[in-house]
Amino acid sequence: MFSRAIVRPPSANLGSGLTSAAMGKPDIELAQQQHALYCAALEQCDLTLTRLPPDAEFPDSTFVEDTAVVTPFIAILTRPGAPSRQGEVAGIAATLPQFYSSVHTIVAPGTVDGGDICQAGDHFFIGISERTNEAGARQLAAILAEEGYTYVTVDIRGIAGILHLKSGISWLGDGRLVLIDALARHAAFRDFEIVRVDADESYAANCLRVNDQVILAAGFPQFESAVRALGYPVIALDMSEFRKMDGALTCLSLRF
Ligand code: CIR
Repeated sequence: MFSRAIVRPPSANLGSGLTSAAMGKPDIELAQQQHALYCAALEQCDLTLTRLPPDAEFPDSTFVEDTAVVTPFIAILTRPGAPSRQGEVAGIAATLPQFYSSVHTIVAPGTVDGGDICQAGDHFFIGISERTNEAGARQLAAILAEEGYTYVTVDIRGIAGILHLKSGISWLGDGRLVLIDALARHAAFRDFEIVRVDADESYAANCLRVNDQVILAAGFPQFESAVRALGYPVIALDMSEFRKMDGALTCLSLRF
């Protein structure tokens, strides 16, 4: 169960952030509205929010998930792989000690983006990507192993169209993983029940189980039907403006 989340609304210069999407510039007012609805959805799932102020110094700073890995008992500050994002960690470092007595840190030459880290119960999938390197993955794995978690690394560098591991995988709980086709046969996932996402709906693979509900991106009817058919109550949110910046649902919060 989650009880809290940290969020940071987009700043007016969101469109100056990193992106490979070629979908045009985000409409900032619409992005702010979508973020407000996202926060309302988390509250509807019984989370208490810590709302950080928008930070125009870092246009990608609304994607708070990349700055930390949070578990029930420990938090790990990351060292994001994009140099333009490394300064975002300071704001999260100032916030997490309110909630954690134990805060670890990934250090150079390691890099880790939280978007590459997927927790599935007591097990972690650690993506190796253009953002998370092997040194960072090793540091994170050692910290997690010390806490009794198991882990496996998943190299996504050859997989087109996904920035982070969690662009292509989500943990639904109940032994179930949502996976894009390109990851569905990977040995790391063989012990799980797999909910596959069709190639033309692959953006929907980043979804968010929060307590009893599943928050998913609106506009992907086959995936939404599949999740509903499994019996989960669904909240569908329009993510259009964040998608333009390679962002998705999990990126916008740290949940613990
Ligand atoms: C970036 O490229 O870093 C941001 N524009 C998007 C980050 C998305 N974060 C995530 O998937 N966890």
